[in-house]
Amino acid sequence: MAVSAKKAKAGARHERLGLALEDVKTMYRQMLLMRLVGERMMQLNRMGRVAFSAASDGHEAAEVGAGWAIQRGKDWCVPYYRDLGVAIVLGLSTVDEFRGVFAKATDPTSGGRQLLNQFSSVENRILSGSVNIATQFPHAVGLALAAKIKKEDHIVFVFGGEAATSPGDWHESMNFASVHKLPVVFVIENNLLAISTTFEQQMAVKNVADRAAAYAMPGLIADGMDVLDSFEKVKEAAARARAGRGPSLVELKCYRYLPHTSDDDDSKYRSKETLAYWRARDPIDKGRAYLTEQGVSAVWFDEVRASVVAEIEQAIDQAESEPDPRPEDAARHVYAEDRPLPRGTRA
Ligand SMILES: Cc1ncc(C[n+]2csc(CCOP(=O)(O)OP(=O)(O)O)c2C)c(N)n1
Repeated sequence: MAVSAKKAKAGARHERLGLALEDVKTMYRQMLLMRLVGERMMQLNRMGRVAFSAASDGHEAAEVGAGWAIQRGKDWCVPYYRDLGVAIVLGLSTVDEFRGVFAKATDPTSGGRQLLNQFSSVENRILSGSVNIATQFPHAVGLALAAKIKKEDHIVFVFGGEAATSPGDWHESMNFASVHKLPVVFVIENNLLAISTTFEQQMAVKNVADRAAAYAMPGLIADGMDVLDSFEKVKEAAARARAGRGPSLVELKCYRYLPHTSDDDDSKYRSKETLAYWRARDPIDKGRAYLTEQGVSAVWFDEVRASVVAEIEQAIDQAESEPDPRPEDAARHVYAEDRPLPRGTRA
Protein backbone atom coordinates (compact mmCIF):
# COMPACT_ATOMS: atom_id res chain seq x y z
CA MET A 1 0.00 0.00 0.00
CA ALA A 2 1.33 3.41 -0.98
CA VAL A 3 0.22 5.05 2.27
CA SER A 4 1.92 2.43 4.42
CA ALA A 5 5.13 2.62 2.46
CA LYS A 6 5.12 6.38 2.95
CA LYS A 7 4.61 5.97 6.69
CA ALA A 8 7.43 3.47 6.94
CA LYS A 9 9.73 5.80 5.03
CA ALA A 10 8.84 8.77 7.19
CA GLY A 11 10.57 6.93 10.06
CA ALA A 12 8.43 4.20 11.50
CA ARG A 13 8.61 3.61 15.26
CA HIS A 14 10.56 0.39 14.86
CA GLU A 15 13.15 2.08 12.68
CA ARG A 16 13.71 4.77 15.26
CA LEU A 17 14.38 1.94 17.72
CA GLY A 18 16.93 0.36 15.40
CA LEU A 19 14.67 -2.51 14.33
CA ALA A 20 13.97 -3.73 10.79
CA LEU A 21 10.45 -4.68 9.75
CA GLU A 22 11.60 -8.32 9.67
CA ASP A 23 12.52 -7.98 13.37
CA VAL A 24 9.01 -6.79 14.21
CA LYS A 25 7.55 -9.68 12.23
CA THR A 26 9.76 -12.07 14.24
CA MET A 27 8.55 -10.41 17.45
CA TYR A 28 4.95 -10.92 16.32
CA ARG A 29 5.58 -14.62 15.64
CA GLN A 30 7.21 -15.04 19.05
CA MET A 31 4.22 -13.38 20.75
CA LEU A 32 1.79 -15.60 18.87
CA LEU A 33 3.82 -18.71 19.70
CA MET A 34 3.77 -17.73 23.36
CA ARG A 35 -0.01 -17.19 23.28
CA LEU A 36 -0.83 -20.45 21.54
CA VAL A 37 1.59 -22.47 23.69
CA GLY A 38 -0.11 -21.00 26.78
CA GLU A 39 -3.61 -21.83 25.58
CA ARG A 40 -2.60 -25.31 24.50
CA MET A 41 -0.93 -26.18 27.81
CA MET A 42 -4.09 -25.17 29.68
CA GLN A 43 -6.17 -27.39 27.36
CA LEU A 44 -3.79 -30.31 27.88
CA ASN A 45 -4.30 -29.91 31.61
CA ARG A 46 -8.10 -29.98 31.25
CA MET A 47 -7.77 -33.07 29.06
CA GLY A 48 -5.86 -34.76 31.87
CA ARG A 49 -2.68 -35.07 29.81
CA VAL A 50 -0.53 -32.78 31.97
CA ALA A 51 -0.77 -32.36 35.72
CA PHE A 52 -0.35 -28.61 35.98
CA SER A 53 -0.07 -25.54 33.76
CA ALA A 54 0.65 -21.86 34.06
CA ALA A 55 0.27 -19.65 31.01
CA SER A 56 1.48 -16.10 30.42
CA ASP A 57 -1.30 -14.84 28.13
CA GLY A 58 -1.43 -11.04 28.20
CA HIS A 59 2.31 -10.73 28.94
CA GLU A 60 3.40 -11.29 25.32
CA ALA A 61 4.39 -7.74 24.39
CA ALA A 62 6.05 -7.08 27.74
CA GLU A 63 8.20 -10.21 27.62
CA VAL A 64 9.07 -10.33 23.94
CA GLY A 65 9.85 -6.60 23.93
CA ALA A 66 12.06 -6.91 27.01
CA GLY A 67 13.72 -10.05 25.65
CA TRP A 68 14.87 -8.20 22.56
CA ALA A 69 16.94 -5.83 24.70
CA ILE A 70 19.02 -8.78 25.97
CA GLN A 71 22.18 -9.69 24.05
CA ARG A 72 21.69 -13.42 23.69
CA GLY A 73 24.56 -15.59 24.88
CA LYS A 74 26.37 -12.55 26.29
CA ASP A 75 24.11 -11.00 28.94
CA TRP A 76 22.80 -13.03 31.85
CA CYS A 77 19.08 -13.35 32.41
CA VAL A 78 17.23 -14.42 35.56
CA PRO A 79 13.59 -14.86 34.60
CA TYR A 80 10.59 -15.90 36.69
CA TYR A 81 7.96 -18.54 35.97
CA ARG A 82 5.78 -16.21 33.85
CA ASP A 83 8.61 -15.52 31.37
CA LEU A 84 7.87 -17.93 28.55
CA GLY A 85 8.23 -15.03 26.09
CA VAL A 86 11.67 -14.08 27.38
CA ALA A 87 12.78 -17.71 27.14
CA ILE A 88 11.43 -18.00 23.58
CA VAL A 89 13.34 -14.88 22.50
CA LEU A 90 16.49 -16.28 24.11
CA GLY A 91 16.17 -19.51 22.15
CA LEU A 92 13.90 -21.94 24.03
CA SER A 93 12.53 -24.37 21.44
CA THR A 94 8.86 -25.31 21.43
CA VAL A 95 9.63 -28.98 21.88
CA ASP A 96 11.81 -28.24 24.92
CA GLU A 97 8.98 -26.17 26.39
CA PHE A 98 6.58 -29.11 26.06
CA ARG A 99 9.18 -31.51 27.47
CA GLY A 100 8.89 -29.39 30.62
CA VAL A 101 5.10 -29.18 30.41
CA PHE A 102 4.88 -33.00 30.22
CA ALA A 103 7.63 -33.30 32.89
CA LYS A 104 9.63 -35.66 30.70
CA ALA A 105 13.10 -37.03 31.42
CA THR A 106 14.24 -35.07 28.35
CA ASP A 107 13.17 -31.70 29.84
CA PRO A 108 16.42 -29.72 29.51
CA THR A 109 15.85 -27.54 32.55
CA SER A 110 15.43 -30.20 35.21
CA GLY A 111 14.66 -33.58 33.65
CA GLY A 112 11.07 -33.20 34.83
CA ARG A 113 11.94 -32.55 38.49
CA GLN A 114 10.85 -28.92 38.77
CA LEU A 115 7.52 -27.31 37.96
CA LEU A 116 7.21 -26.25 34.34
CA ASN A 117 8.64 -22.91 33.22
CA GLN A 118 11.61 -22.79 35.58
CA PHE A 119 13.66 -21.72 32.59
CA SER A 120 17.39 -22.27 32.50
CA SER A 121 20.09 -22.63 29.88
CA VAL A 122 23.86 -22.58 30.23
CA GLU A 123 24.27 -21.79 26.55
CA ASN A 124 21.86 -18.87 26.61
CA ARG A 125 22.96 -17.66 30.06
CA ILE A 126 19.59 -18.15 31.73
CA LEU A 127 19.91 -18.81 35.45
CA SER A 128 17.34 -21.21 36.90
CA GLY A 129 15.10 -19.68 39.50
CA SER A 130 12.76 -20.88 42.17
CA VAL A 131 9.02 -20.54 42.59
CA ASN A 132 9.75 -18.79 45.89
CA ILE A 133 8.91 -15.20 45.04
CA ALA A 134 11.83 -12.71 44.89
CA THR A 135 14.68 -15.15 45.50
CA GLN A 136 15.89 -14.37 41.97
CA PHE A 137 16.88 -10.79 42.79
CA PRO A 138 19.85 -11.45 45.11
CA HIS A 139 21.07 -14.06 42.60
CA ALA A 140 20.95 -11.53 39.77
CA VAL A 141 22.68 -8.86 41.83
CA GLY A 142 25.38 -11.38 42.70
CA LEU A 143 25.90 -12.08 39.00
CA ALA A 144 26.14 -8.34 38.33
CA LEU A 145 28.64 -7.88 41.17
CA ALA A 146 30.76 -10.70 39.72
CA ALA A 147 30.64 -9.06 36.28
CA LYS A 148 31.81 -5.78 37.77
CA ILE A 149 34.62 -7.34 39.81
CA LYS A 150 35.83 -9.38 36.84
CA LYS A 151 35.43 -6.40 34.51
CA GLU A 152 33.28 -8.44 32.12
CA ASP A 153 31.14 -6.43 29.76
CA HIS A 154 27.85 -8.30 29.99
CA ILE A 155 24.91 -7.02 32.00
CA VAL A 156 22.19 -8.83 33.95
CA PHE A 157 18.42 -8.76 33.51
CA VAL A 158 16.17 -9.96 36.30
CA PHE A 159 12.41 -10.36 36.03
CA GLY A 160 9.54 -10.62 38.47
CA GLY A 161 5.88 -9.84 38.98
CA GLU A 162 4.78 -6.79 40.99
CA ALA A 163 4.24 -8.97 44.06
CA ALA A 164 7.91 -9.86 43.94
CA THR A 165 8.64 -6.25 44.94
CA SER A 166 7.07 -6.83 48.37
CA PRO A 167 9.58 -9.21 49.98
CA GLY A 168 12.76 -7.90 51.53
CA ASP A 169 14.90 -9.74 48.97
CA TRP A 170 13.83 -7.26 46.31
CA HIS A 171 14.47 -4.15 48.43
CA GLU A 172 17.85 -5.39 49.60
CA SER A 173 18.80 -6.23 46.02
CA MET A 174 17.71 -2.82 44.72
CA ASN A 175 19.65 -1.06 47.44
CA PHE A 176 22.83 -3.11 47.07
CA ALA A 177 22.76 -2.80 43.27
CA SER A 178 22.40 0.97 43.50
CA VAL A 179 25.05 1.51 46.18
CA HIS A 180 27.55 -0.49 44.10
CA LYS A 181 26.33 0.82 40.70
CA LEU A 182 25.92 -2.70 39.37
CA PRO A 183 25.06 -3.50 35.73
CA VAL A 184 21.60 -4.89 36.34
CA VAL A 185 18.14 -4.15 34.99
CA PHE A 186 15.16 -4.94 37.23
CA VAL A 187 12.16 -5.70 35.02
CA ILE A 188 8.79 -5.90 36.76
CA GLU A 189 5.76 -7.22 34.88
CA ASN A 190 2.89 -5.55 36.66
CA ASN A 191 -0.23 -7.51 35.70
CA LEU A 192 -2.20 -5.99 38.61
CA LEU A 193 -2.79 -9.36 40.25
CA ALA A 194 -0.80 -11.57 42.59
CA ILE A 195 -3.07 -14.60 42.25
CA SER A 196 -6.18 -12.97 43.82
CA THR A 197 -4.44 -10.05 45.56
CA THR A 198 -4.93 -6.80 43.66
CA PHE A 199 -2.24 -4.21 43.04
CA GLU A 200 -3.97 -1.77 45.45
CA GLN A 201 -4.02 -4.40 48.19
CA GLN A 202 -0.35 -5.09 47.56
CA MET A 203 1.14 -1.57 47.72
CA ALA A 204 0.13 2.04 48.34
CA VAL A 205 2.27 3.63 45.61
CA LYS A 206 0.62 4.31 42.23
CA ASN A 207 3.35 2.62 40.21
CA VAL A 208 5.94 0.00 41.02
CA ALA A 209 8.40 2.34 39.27
CA ASP A 210 7.84 4.91 42.05
CA ARG A 211 9.82 2.63 44.34
CA ALA A 212 13.01 3.25 42.35
CA ALA A 213 13.36 6.73 43.89
CA ALA A 214 14.01 5.19 47.30
CA TYR A 215 17.08 3.52 45.82
CA ALA A 216 18.27 6.50 43.74
CA MET A 217 17.83 4.79 40.42
CA PRO A 218 15.61 5.59 37.42
CA GLY A 219 12.13 4.06 37.42
CA LEU A 220 10.81 3.70 33.88
CA ILE A 221 7.25 2.80 32.94
CA ALA A 222 6.29 1.07 29.69
CA ASP A 223 2.99 0.08 28.17
CA GLY A 224 3.51 -3.64 28.57
CA MET A 225 0.73 -4.30 26.07
CA ASP A 226 2.92 -2.70 23.39
CA VAL A 227 5.94 -4.66 22.25
CA LEU A 228 7.86 -1.66 20.90
CA ASP A 229 7.33 0.44 24.00
CA SER A 230 8.45 -2.45 26.21
CA PHE A 231 11.54 -2.93 24.04
CA GLU A 232 12.34 0.79 24.07
CA LYS A 233 12.20 1.20 27.85
CA VAL A 234 14.11 -1.96 28.69
CA LYS A 235 16.71 -1.09 26.06
CA GLU A 236 17.10 2.36 27.61
CA ALA A 237 17.72 0.81 31.02
CA ALA A 238 20.13 -1.69 29.46
CA ALA A 239 22.10 1.11 27.78
CA ARG A 240 22.53 2.77 31.16
CA ALA A 241 23.82 -0.46 32.70
CA ARG A 242 26.13 -1.13 29.72
CA ALA A 243 27.60 2.35 30.09
CA GLY A 244 28.53 1.61 33.72
CA ARG A 245 25.92 4.02 35.07
CA GLY A 246 24.24 1.49 37.31
CA PRO A 247 20.90 -0.24 37.70
CA SER A 248 17.39 0.79 36.65
CA LEU A 249 13.91 -0.41 37.35
CA VAL A 250 11.48 -0.87 34.46
CA GLU A 251 7.79 -1.47 35.10
CA LEU A 252 5.91 -3.13 32.25
CA LYS A 253 2.18 -2.57 32.75
CA CYS A 254 0.25 -5.55 31.45
CA TYR A 255 -2.55 -7.91 32.43
CA ARG A 256 -2.89 -11.67 32.92
CA TYR A 257 -5.74 -13.12 30.82
CA LEU A 258 -5.88 -16.69 32.12
CA PRO A 259 -6.14 -17.97 35.70
CA HIS A 260 -2.91 -17.78 37.72
CA THR A 261 -2.41 -21.50 37.09
CA SER A 262 -4.58 -24.43 36.06
CA ASP A 263 -5.42 -24.85 39.79
CA ASP A 264 -6.87 -21.34 40.16
CA ASP A 265 -10.48 -20.15 39.74
CA ASP A 266 -10.19 -16.53 38.62
CA SER A 267 -13.97 -15.98 38.59
CA LYS A 268 -13.68 -15.66 42.40
CA TYR A 269 -11.69 -12.44 42.24
CA ARG A 270 -12.23 -10.62 38.95
CA SER A 271 -15.24 -9.68 36.87
CA LYS A 272 -15.95 -10.55 33.25
CA GLU A 273 -16.07 -6.81 32.54
CA THR A 274 -12.53 -6.25 33.81
CA LEU A 275 -11.27 -9.12 31.72
CA ALA A 276 -13.13 -7.80 28.65
CA TYR A 277 -11.59 -4.37 29.19
CA TRP A 278 -8.10 -5.86 29.01
CA ARG A 279 -8.93 -8.32 26.24
CA ALA A 280 -9.87 -5.30 24.12
CA ARG A 281 -6.26 -4.13 24.53
CA ASP A 282 -4.73 -7.41 23.37
CA PRO A 283 -0.98 -7.02 22.74
CA ILE A 284 -1.03 -9.42 19.80
CA ASP A 285 -3.88 -7.53 18.08
CA LYS A 286 -1.88 -4.37 18.66
CA GLY A 287 1.18 -5.94 17.04
CA ARG A 288 -0.94 -7.04 14.08
CA ALA A 289 -2.41 -3.55 13.66
CA TYR A 290 1.08 -2.08 13.64
CA LEU A 291 2.39 -4.51 11.05
CA THR A 292 -0.71 -4.03 8.90
CA GLU A 293 -0.07 -0.30 8.99
CA GLN A 294 3.46 -1.07 7.78
CA GLY A 295 2.04 -2.90 4.77
CA VAL A 296 2.17 -6.54 5.97
CA SER A 297 -0.57 -8.54 4.23
CA ALA A 298 -3.38 -10.60 5.77
CA VAL A 299 -1.95 -13.66 3.99
CA TRP A 300 1.27 -13.35 5.97
CA PHE A 301 -0.66 -13.44 9.27
CA ASP A 302 -2.55 -16.57 8.13
CA GLU A 303 0.69 -18.27 7.17
CA VAL A 304 2.39 -17.39 10.43
CA ARG A 305 -0.52 -18.72 12.44
CA ALA A 306 -0.56 -21.98 10.48
CA SER A 307 3.18 -22.44 10.95
CA VAL A 308 2.97 -21.74 14.70
CA VAL A 309 0.08 -24.19 15.13
CA ALA A 310 1.99 -26.87 13.18
CA GLU A 311 5.13 -26.26 15.25
CA ILE A 312 3.17 -26.64 18.49
CA GLU A 313 1.34 -29.81 17.47
CA GLN A 314 4.59 -31.39 16.29
CA ALA A 315 6.28 -30.43 19.56
CA ILE A 316 3.44 -31.92 21.62
CA ASP A 317 3.53 -35.21 19.67
CA GLN A 318 7.29 -35.40 20.06
CA ALA A 319 7.44 -34.47 23.76
CA GLU A 320 4.52 -36.66 24.82
CA SER A 321 6.08 -39.71 23.16
CA GLU A 322 9.33 -39.38 25.12
CA PRO A 323 10.13 -41.29 28.32
CA ASP A 324 9.05 -40.16 31.78
CA PRO A 325 11.79 -39.68 34.39
CA ARG A 326 12.78 -42.82 36.29
CA PRO A 327 11.56 -42.86 39.91
CA GLU A 328 15.08 -43.76 41.08
CA ASP A 329 16.36 -40.50 39.56
CA ALA A 330 14.02 -38.28 41.61
CA ALA A 331 16.71 -37.15 44.05
CA ARG A 332 19.49 -36.66 41.49
CA HIS A 333 21.17 -33.28 41.83
CA VAL A 334 19.70 -32.95 45.32
CA TYR A 335 22.40 -34.91 47.14
CA ALA A 336 26.03 -35.28 46.10
CA GLU A 337 26.64 -38.51 44.27
CA ASP A 338 29.72 -40.75 44.36
CA ARG A 339 30.69 -39.34 47.71
CA PRO A 340 32.41 -41.79 50.06
CA LEU A 341 30.21 -42.77 52.98
CA PRO A 342 31.34 -41.48 56.41
CA ARG A 343 33.73 -43.86 58.15
CA GLY A 344 31.98 -46.54 60.13
CA THR A 345 28.74 -46.48 58.05
CA ARG A 346 27.72 -49.31 55.78
CA ALA A 347 26.45 -49.09 52.25
C1 LIG B 1 7.77 -16.34 49.08
C2 LIG B 1 6.52 -16.81 48.42
N1 LIG B 1 5.31 -16.46 48.92
C3 LIG B 1 4.18 -16.88 48.32
C4 LIG B 1 4.23 -17.65 47.20
C5 LIG B 1 2.94 -18.12 46.54
N2 LIG B 1 2.76 -17.42 45.25
C6 LIG B 1 3.06 -18.01 44.08
S1 LIG B 1 2.80 -17.01 42.77
C7 LIG B 1 2.25 -15.75 43.77
C8 LIG B 1 1.81 -14.45 43.19
C9 LIG B 1 2.90 -13.73 42.51
O1 LIG B 1 2.41 -12.59 41.86
P1 LIG B 1 3.33 -11.69 41.00
O2 LIG B 1 4.71 -11.64 41.58
O3 LIG B 1 2.67 -10.38 40.81
O4 LIG B 1 3.49 -12.46 39.62
P2 LIG B 1 2.37 -13.06 38.65
O5 LIG B 1 2.16 -14.49 39.08
O6 LIG B 1 1.15 -12.23 38.80
O7 LIG B 1 2.97 -12.97 37.30
C10 LIG B 1 2.28 -16.15 45.10
C11 LIG B 1 1.86 -15.28 46.23
C12 LIG B 1 5.50 -18.01 46.71
N3 LIG B 1 5.64 -18.74 45.60
N4 LIG B 1 6.63 -17.56 47.32
